Order: sequence, then structure tokens, then C-alpha cells
Amino acid sequence: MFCNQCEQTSKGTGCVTVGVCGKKADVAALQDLLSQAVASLSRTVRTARERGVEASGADRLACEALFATLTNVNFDPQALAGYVGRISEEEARLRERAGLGPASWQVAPDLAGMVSQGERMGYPGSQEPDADLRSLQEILLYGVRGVAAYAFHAADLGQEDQAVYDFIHQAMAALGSERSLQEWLAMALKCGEVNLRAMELLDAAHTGTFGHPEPTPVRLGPLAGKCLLVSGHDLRDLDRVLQQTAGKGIFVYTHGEMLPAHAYPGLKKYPHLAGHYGTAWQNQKQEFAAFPGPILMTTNCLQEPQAPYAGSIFTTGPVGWPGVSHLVGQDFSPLVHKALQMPGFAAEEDKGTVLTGFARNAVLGVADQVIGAVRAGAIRRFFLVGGCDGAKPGRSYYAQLVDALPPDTVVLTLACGKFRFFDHQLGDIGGIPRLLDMGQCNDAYSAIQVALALADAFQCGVNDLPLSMVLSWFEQKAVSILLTLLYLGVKNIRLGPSLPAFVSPNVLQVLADTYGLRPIGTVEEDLAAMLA
Ligand code: SF4
Ligand code: SF3
Repeated sequence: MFCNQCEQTSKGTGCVTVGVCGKKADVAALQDLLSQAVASLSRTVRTARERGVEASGADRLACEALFATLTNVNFDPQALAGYVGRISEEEARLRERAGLGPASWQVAPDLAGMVSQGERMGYPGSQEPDADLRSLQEILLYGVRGVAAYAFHAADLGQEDQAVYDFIHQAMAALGSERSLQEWLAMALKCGEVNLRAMELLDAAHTGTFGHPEPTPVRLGPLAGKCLLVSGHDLRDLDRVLQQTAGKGIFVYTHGEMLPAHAYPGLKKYPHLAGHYGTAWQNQKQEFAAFPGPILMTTNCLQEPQAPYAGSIFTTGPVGWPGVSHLVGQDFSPLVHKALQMPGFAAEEDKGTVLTGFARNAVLGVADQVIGAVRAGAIRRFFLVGGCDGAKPGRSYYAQLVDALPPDTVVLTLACGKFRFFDHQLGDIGGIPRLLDMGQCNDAYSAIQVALALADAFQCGVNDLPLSMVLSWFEQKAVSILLTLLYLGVKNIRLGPSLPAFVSPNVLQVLADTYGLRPIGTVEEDLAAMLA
């Protein structure tokens, strides 16, 4: 196997025998084959559409399949083989309808055959001998995986844009073809543009369905009683859980990226949405083991379930682990049943609260106050400290940076990296909290809208704002967000805890020269440079 798609990749170069994430060689091969199958489907979709043949069945399926290849989503060989089968059946149907004849390759008929086929083929673009051209194709592939994940969520809540699907097919179909460095770079930036649209759709899906997030204190300690934990990013799944547990005496808690759910009127209305439990994904083995109720994993980041909770964790959507109960469709009754069987928390515990819900509507609602504070010198600078968390010790940089920031600065944060500092008491500046949680990773859309609105108010460009971006990345959604920021021309982003293994030295030089993209350094040096 060879996989280099996430930040924790082995030795900073690539996982070759087993993934640091726990991905085994057969799963890696099946994910490569699945990506190849999507690329083949995408080529057929493009030809069929040129012939005027309807191909909408391929769009969401391709997104879901790509979602299953993201880091920490699906580790189940049977589930991945199932996706490969569905993709190739969809392609065969489409080819028949478009009068295209059979595809030039056939998926192996059984699991073992698929694994060796995936091993032989690798992921699309992996056969490119030139390191820089391969690097750009990997950036594109991983970015497209992130876009597909956001598009899948948005579509689930009824928000779709054909242009997003068309680009996903265009990019997947292009991988492995001969193109110049400039052409691949242009396509990677286009991926960033399309991701902005996908995040916009998801924002519309979330706010349209559940209302605009409102600043909301969230309880961190448990209440006495039966309990159920929901992790991942899928708000619709959380809504279903809340509906199906209503009136049953079960308290529902959020975990990881689900924290910002508490701020949506359509979700906070449930009195049994009791609070937030635990921190970011890499701590789940300890946190889940100590949770006295069942756990639902709606998306990434899933780690190998441990004995204490292997029988009480459930997956849904594109998530999977061999032997773990997978909930299909809208019926979560096995999960609810489990919650009623398990002991729940014996006693209430007070661990204070954290604030969330500072998405674009809430921040722009007090824009005059914020702008006034900047003009009066009360706010010297904003720091967007956002992105993913992970296990590397170097990630302590982000909490140290936040704690070292002077009191006339404001921290905007989003995604699971915030759990390193989300409960630090930073106080406020004239009533404006110094730590503003904007939401999940996809709520980078909110941060962008706030930055654009501030630039408008101050009649300057985003790069001229008193704003520094210090990002932490882990998986492929973060890759797509980084591409969005580069597409928008955002400069001088600091990225850590380490730079992607799939960015070659020459490509990195181009990104450094063009955008000033740079790795994080020490807290002291970076802070001095950003405040200068
Ligand atoms: Fe390694 Fe990350 Fe790939 Fe897992 S997803 S195999 S940790 S590079
Ligand atoms: Fe976290 Fe997995 Fe990226 Fe949505 S949940 S930010 S790492």
C-alpha cells in the first residue's frame, strides 16, 4: 500500500505497510480501486452528458463513494467493495443508456480480486513518474475528496449545484492524464473555488433547515440519566437522533465536530440535547470507553473501536468499521434501544460551559460594534486559529499561541483543533468575547464571509485586514479549505503541525512564492512576526 493523504502519514512520507490511522493494506487497495472506479464513472458521465444523456444518479453516488475514502471514515472492506460494485453498475447502466458499449476495464468479481486490482492500479494519478506533476494530482484528488464530502452533506439536506458535481467529474476524469504543471495548478485552484460553493451550499442547507447559529453556552458536565453520544459532522443525523429519543428519558450529548450543533435554533430546541462530552477525535478511545451509553459516528474521524465500547458504537452514512453495527436509512431504533439498556450517568457533574455559535450571522449582527472596536484601537488584531486536531505533540503549538496572544486580540476558531483551547477563559473586549467559535470545519465559509465583510467595511483587501491565519490540518476536507483560501488569494497562511507529504518541494516553493504559505514556527517567533 501507499497512502500519504493525511497529516499523520508515516515518517512524514507515506504509510506503506499499515496506516498510522489503522488502515490495513486491503482497505487501502480497495479505496484506491474505488477512486479509480469513480474516475472511470466520471469519464463516462462526461461523455454521456455530451450526448445529452441524463446522468444524475452518478452525482451523489460519486460523492458518497469519495467520502468513504477520506481519512478515518471507512475501514470496512465489505462496505468499500459494495461501493465499488455500485459505482461500476451505475457506469454500466449509463454506458448502455448512452450507447457507449462496455467500459475498457471491468471490476473484479470478488473481494480478493478487487484488492489485487486496487494494488495494481493505485489511486488515479499515482503512476505519474514526475514528482511535481504527481504532487499536484494528489493535491487535486485529496481536495476533490473534501469537496465531495461537503457536497454529500449539502445534498442530504436538499442543497445541490450541478456545477459542483460537474467539476468533481471533470477533476476525477482528468487524473492520470498528461497535463502541464500550470494546468494542474489551475485545476487545484478551481477545486478551491468549487469548494467555496460546496461550503456555501452546506451553509444554506444548515441554516435553511436549522436556522442561523446563535451564541450559546454549552454544558460540559453530564446530567444524571440515560445517555447517547453523537460524533462527526452530520447535523441531520443528530436531528434524527433527537427526534427518535424525544420523551424517552435519554439525554443526547455531542462529541467532537458536533459541538456547534448546540447553537442552531432547530437543534437547541430539544430539551434533551444536554451538552457536549469529550474533545477531539484522537481522544475517542479514552472518552468513548468512559461514556455509559451508545455512540453514533456520523462521519470522520473514527478510530478502531476498543473492547469496552465495540458493542455500543454504531456507524451510519459513509462510515464503517468491520463488525460494527451500521445503521442504514432513517431508523435509529437499535441505537435508541441500546441507550435504554445501558446504565447512563449515575450523577450530575458540573464542568462549566463553553460558548459556541459565532457563525457569520451572529458576528455580522454585531459588525458595527466590532468595526468600532477596531477603529478605536480596542481590538488590535484577529487571529483565525482553526482546523483539525490530531495526535502529534507539535499540535500543542495552537493552544500555546492562543494563550500567548495579547489581550487586545480576538481569536476566531473552527473545526476540531479548537478543543486544545476551547475552554480557556480569554475574557472579552467591551462585551465581544475574545474567543469566537464559528463552528465546524465547513464553517470556514462563515469565516470567509466575515473576512470579506470586514474588508468591505474597511475598504481594503482581505490581505490588508488586521487578520492572521494560523491553520492546523489533518485530513482532506482541510485540503479543500486550504485550496479555497488560496483561490481567494489569501496570503501568508501559517500551516501546521507539519506540511503535507504530498506537496513536493518545487510545488511548495511555488505556493510559498505566490501565496506566502509557510509552516508554523515557534510561538514566540510567529507571534512577533504576526503582531509586527
Ligand atoms: Fe496513513 Fe493517513 Fe493514509 Fe491512514 S489516511 S494510511 S494515516 S496517510
Ligand atoms: Fe476534525 Fe476529523 Fe478535520 Fe471537521 S473531525 S475537522 S479532523
